[in-house]
Amino acid sequence: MLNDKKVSYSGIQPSGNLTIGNYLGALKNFSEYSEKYKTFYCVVDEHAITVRQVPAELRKRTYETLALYLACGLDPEQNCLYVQSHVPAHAELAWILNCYTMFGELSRMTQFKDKSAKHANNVNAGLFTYPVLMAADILLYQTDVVPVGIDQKQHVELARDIAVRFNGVYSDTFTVPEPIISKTGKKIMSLAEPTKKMSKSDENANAVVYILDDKDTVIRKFKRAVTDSDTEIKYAEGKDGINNLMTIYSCFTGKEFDEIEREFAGKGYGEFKLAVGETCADCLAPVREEFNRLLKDKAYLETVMKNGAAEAAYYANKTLSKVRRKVGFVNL
Ligand code: AQP
Repeated sequence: MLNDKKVSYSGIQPSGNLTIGNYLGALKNFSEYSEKYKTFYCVVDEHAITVRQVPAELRKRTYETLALYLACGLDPEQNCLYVQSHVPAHAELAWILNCYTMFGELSRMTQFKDKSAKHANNVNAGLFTYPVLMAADILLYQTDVVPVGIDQKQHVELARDIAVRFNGVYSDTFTVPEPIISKTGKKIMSLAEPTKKMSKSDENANAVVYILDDKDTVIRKFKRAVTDSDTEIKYAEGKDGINNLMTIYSCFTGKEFDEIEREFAGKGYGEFKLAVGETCADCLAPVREEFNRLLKDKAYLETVMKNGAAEAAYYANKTLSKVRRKVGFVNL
């Protein structure tokens, strides 16, 4: 709780162009919390460097990710929007929490296992301790809820464990956060390999629909989406490709699966894929338009970053100074 309001916190890495997975699993849902909660939405650039980035690209994507937050309707007057590396308390708390996190716990994180397999030549300590930095992000703001896709659930659960452990040793310090996972958009799958999560860092651009893809590109990608040899548009086991397309269509239209099955009864996969592509492109068109407008105004984006960082630092430093005192550091 902050100022009598519950707190919602989440972040997205500027580690690539944002996908409809990031959008449906996280970003689209952020604004739902703006009225009832005190909200913090961060561009987590420190997380992004756990995988090698081209510096100029990282800088560019940091602006772009913030512009996308705004283009998706997050008003900076109502939501604290900021960049992680602008608030040093994140890195400082992460170090402290490292000392309250077990090696075994981090070894069990599935994202670490996946990413270390994918980046076998750069299995750095940051990749391993990524969930501790994420715990620091969340716990600094006395967060109650963390809206995320299902892939991040394990990390939020670890943040809970760390909070409970620290509170147990030193008395109540951190609010224990809850992950909030959206019902349908929690895991959007790759269009090329529908048993694999859609990821912004996927090397196959046809596997991924980016929020900023133009209409023709979106439709082309959906037309090429991998499905199966069946013909029925039905949500069923073994039909991963169709299940994924139905999920995406459901997220954009609000329709339930049985309604979608009735809508496309007797119709072919081609017609369905076209409908999903057109719906997705049309829903994203206003976001793209607003993004293009905002990106031209770098000064405005920097003002949002500065104001957001100042506000975030105010709350973060309150928690950090409490933590410093509890663990026994001398505060001058
Ligand atoms: N495919 C997805 N379906 C639903 N939600 C997703 N998220 C990511 N992919 C999907 C959610 O988006 C938020 C931000 O994710 P992130 O940038 O912190 O990192 P990530 O989960 O590792 O996302 P990516 O796209 O897979 O990034 P890379 O390729 O850099 O690793 C989170 O809430 C996440 O759950």
